[in-house]
Amino acid sequence: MERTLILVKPDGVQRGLAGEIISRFERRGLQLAGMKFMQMSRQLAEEHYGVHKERPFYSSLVEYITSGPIVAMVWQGNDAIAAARSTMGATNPVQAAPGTIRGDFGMEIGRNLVHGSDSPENAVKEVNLFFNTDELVDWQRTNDAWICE
Ligand code: D4T
Repeated sequence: MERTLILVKPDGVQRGLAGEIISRFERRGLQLAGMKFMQMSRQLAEEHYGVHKERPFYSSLVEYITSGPIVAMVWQGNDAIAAARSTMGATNPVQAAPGTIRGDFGMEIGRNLVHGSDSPENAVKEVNLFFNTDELVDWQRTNDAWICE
């Protein structure tokens, strides 16, 4: 069982796509473990995107992610990280396949609607950065046997 941090970024919220985006992970079969509507502080954004600090797009990325509220979520399941990322589509929406979130709703890399952890190590780090352990719910999904063999 793997957990991944997913964010509906400010463009997703402002465009009224939060429900649509959440629904795609839900319908895929991922299981929700935590969710909050929040405004990221500059400090949280700089920590979250610290790995990109030296990249030319870093300051616009921090501006963008702090420009409005987001929906932060933890989804879990077998191979949750890969499953979530394939549901999201390629980082640049222009290259994202139709049927993915970015391929269906996005036009530019700087407005790519959604974030998902990219490795097990980063997933643990990111889940802990956004959620306290008491904000994550351990629950039994009654239709699990119809999603997982
Ligand atoms: P996130 O982290 O938002 O889920 O995106 P990815 O995991 O798919 O992609 P990433 O870490 O390589 O990039 C983080 C974030 O930076 C933006 N970005 C990226 C950008 O604005 N210009 C660029 O050239 C790149 C590479 C988009 C996602």
